Amino acid sequence: MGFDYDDQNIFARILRGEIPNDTVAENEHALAFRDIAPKSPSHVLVIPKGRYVSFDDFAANALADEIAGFMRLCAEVVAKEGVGLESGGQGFRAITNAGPDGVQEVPHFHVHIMGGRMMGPMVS
Ligand code: D5M
Repeated sequence: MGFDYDDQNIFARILRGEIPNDTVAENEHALAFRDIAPKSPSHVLVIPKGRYVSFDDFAANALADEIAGFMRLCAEVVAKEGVGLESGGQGFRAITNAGPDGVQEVPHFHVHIMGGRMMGPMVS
């Protein structure tokens, strides 16, 4: 796992406890915390605890337990933030940016879960 993974990236440092974070939820395989520059009333980042650079790295190389743990934590965030359709919420957007064309800033795989407002067109 982790092709060209940079151990000094900011999310690796958060996982090591070197930088504080506003944790929303956590399990064995993943951590969810509030984005430092929120673009919506609810803006949470979910990251795996393993060393994965991007969506394609995670999707290709993570173990089934890691993928399940990650996805279940996403579900927990959606429920906790009150945006999930299953519990009568108004919905949300879950996105991941990968590489230069995806304008990925932090090279540790993460999903943005954004809600609390109408998100507008997907591409800008
Ligand atoms: O976006 C990376 C996201 O990570 C961006 O929305 C800001 C956020 N960020 C950067 N540093 C921190 C810290 N320290 N805490 C919380 N959130 C942070 P992307 O373009 O998808 O790579």
